[in-house]
Amino acid sequence: MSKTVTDLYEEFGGDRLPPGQRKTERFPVLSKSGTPSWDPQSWQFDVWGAVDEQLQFSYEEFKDLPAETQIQDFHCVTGWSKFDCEFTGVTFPTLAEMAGLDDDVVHVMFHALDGYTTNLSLEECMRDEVLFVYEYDGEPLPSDHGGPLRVVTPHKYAYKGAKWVEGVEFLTEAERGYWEKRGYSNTANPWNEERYS
Ligand SMILES: Nc1nc2c(c(=O)[nH]1)N[C@H]1C(S)=C(S)[C@@H](COP(=O)(O)O)O[C@H]1N2
Ligand SMILES: [Mo]
Repeated sequence: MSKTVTDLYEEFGGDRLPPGQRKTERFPVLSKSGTPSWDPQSWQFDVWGAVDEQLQFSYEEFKDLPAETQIQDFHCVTGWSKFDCEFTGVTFPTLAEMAGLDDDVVHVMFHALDGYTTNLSLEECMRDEVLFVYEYDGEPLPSDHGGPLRVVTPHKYAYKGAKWVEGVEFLTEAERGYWEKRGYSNTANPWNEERYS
């Protein structure tokens, strides 16, 4: 059973298609530096920072966590949107609950295999639509789209969703990730066209 969350835009007002975006049927690939390779045997996902318990998962262990399938829209800051993507994975709140957050956590940094990082406030992460995704359309997530594991953030431009994510760090102060240091918006709300900072 999948859960359709494409009505999420209603929370931000306006139309399902954010201003300045055009709909595409394709699913383009956008990466700063190509697709990194990964070894299924040694791949490990880490949760660290201001938490009660640091967590580590192998790929198999991660796939054993409680998961859900959602139908989501995907908005790239360069101007294309893809509607109705079927993603399966673990919600951000599920992982946060497992780790147990310190009271002073306010921010989150996602770390990826290609050296990419991206940040969001804790509040913006603590929604069930923020998913750690390992299946797309019922198949293992293609490596170009971030397999084995990526984050999706349907309430934000897609650069907030790290492909090839290998860890999440809980922070007591805000920090900026790869694109956020290079002029893209820190907040990235598509319905406000928060593209640049
Ligand atoms: N690790 C990593 N994650 C990344 C990127 C990247 O270069 N490296 N690019 C971001 C950008 S700008 C976008 S639009 C989406 C693109 O996802 P897609 O290639 O699956 O369409 O991934 C985001 N996550
Ligand atoms: Mo992007």
